[in-house]
Amino acid sequence: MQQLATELEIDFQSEKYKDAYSRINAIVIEGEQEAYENYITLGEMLPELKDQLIRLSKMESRHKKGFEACGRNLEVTPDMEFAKEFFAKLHQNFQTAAAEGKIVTCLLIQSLIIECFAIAAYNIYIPVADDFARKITEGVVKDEYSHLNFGEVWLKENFPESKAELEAANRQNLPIVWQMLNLVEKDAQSLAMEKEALVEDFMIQYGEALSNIGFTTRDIMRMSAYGLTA
Ligand code: Y39
Ligand code: FE
Ligand code: FE
Ligand code: FE
Repeated sequence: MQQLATELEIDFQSEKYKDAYSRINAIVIEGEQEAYENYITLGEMLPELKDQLIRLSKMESRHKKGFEACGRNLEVTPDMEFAKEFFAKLHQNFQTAAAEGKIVTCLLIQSLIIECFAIAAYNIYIPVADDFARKITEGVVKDEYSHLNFGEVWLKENFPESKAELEAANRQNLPIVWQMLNLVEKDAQSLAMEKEALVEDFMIQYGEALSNIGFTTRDIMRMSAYGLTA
């Protein structure tokens, strides 16, 4: 298959590429680690679904190992401190919601927002990735769709009683996604990933998820507008 990466003549060994990769790779590794922890927490909050959630958490730890291998393959050391900072706000909001037993907010943060962010990032990355990372990322993104689906199914089944909390959690957390995208825009560009493409893919996934759960087009428009100015 003719890859865009070849066409664009991306130099995966250039200092500029590797410097940007040290942060993007770290974000992905940290994100997978936090996703692993979040699904374990969700398994404790939803005991009747614990086995399924433990399975999802194990997938996340496999993803983390895969992306660590991608960094090693390019001889890049991931900047984990940067990555922890990058996720700090969403991490804090998830922890607070979990401590308060707010399952709906936890599911919105991990299974909708973070999964849609991952799906967008991986979809945009695949055509411009090196061969090694592309194969790994193609396997991972399939799993992420199944994680998003988990959240959609639960929230759809519990929609009437979850609606108000979903709207509040969206209002609180969607602006953070735009802040995160702004933080990473330059580095993503160095990897030939366009911010506009990331935003577009994210909004398509997220809007579709909200629709599958039961929100109307009007609701989705209103909810999507939060944070566009972040
Ligand atoms: O569910 C998951 O596996 C998600 C944790 C992983 C998040 C990955 C976040 C990727 C953002 C990268 C931004 C690059 C432009
Ligand atoms: Fe993952
Ligand atoms: Fe996931
Ligand atoms: Fe741009």
